[in-house]
Amino acid sequence: MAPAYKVTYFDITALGEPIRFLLSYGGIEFEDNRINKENWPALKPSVPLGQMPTLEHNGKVAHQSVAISRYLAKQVKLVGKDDWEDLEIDAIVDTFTDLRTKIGLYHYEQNEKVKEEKAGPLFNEIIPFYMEKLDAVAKKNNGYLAVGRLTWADLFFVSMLDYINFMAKKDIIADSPNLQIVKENVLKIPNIKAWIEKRPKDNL
Ligand SMILES: N[C@@H](CCC(=O)N[C@@H](CS)C(=O)NCC(=O)O)C(=O)O
Repeated sequence: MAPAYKVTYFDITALGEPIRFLLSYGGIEFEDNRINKENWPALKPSVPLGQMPTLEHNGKVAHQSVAISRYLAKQVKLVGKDDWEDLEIDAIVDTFTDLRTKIGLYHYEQNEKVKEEKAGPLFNEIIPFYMEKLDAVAKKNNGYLAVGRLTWADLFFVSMLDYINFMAKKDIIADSPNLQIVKENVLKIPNIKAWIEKRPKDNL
């Protein structure tokens, strides 16, 4: 029987990886449908909002990586114990998304002169600012990003780190000991370890 879930995304980690991490964490089988850049234009019109990742389940198609991740986090019990805890988890995911967007704006900048202008503020102010704040949060939460225990915020952050580091061309958590503990805490989970061992390499 075909798996109940199908994840469709480019053949890279990036925004598809939190979804793959959460399904793997929960031991939920899924079809890992990877789209070549060359095949994407033909598929785009048939996809909600014309963007990936998408998650298919029971004949329905969902889009938006954060919304899908939040849905899966409920399925695999990586959410808060009440609305306030969920708010704390969401705030971390949104903060990380803010940072990812800023690094993405730099990485995808086509104009070399503008890119150079963006580099100073990004590497000297923006990334250090976020890393200092997030490291303090991880320290307060004993090696997790929210509510003092493992939640989907940790999987969301760690699953996307490789791609963020690729875009920044540096290890953004190199000077953040508590964020390194968050990373270790996620990567030592047996189902996550198994997924990383078997997943395809990014086709960048
Ligand atoms: N907010 C959306 C952003 C989705 C997005 O930007 N997807 C990109 C890949 S990372 C995409 O589909 N690009 C191809 C296109 O727009 O044609 C999410 O988090 O899912």
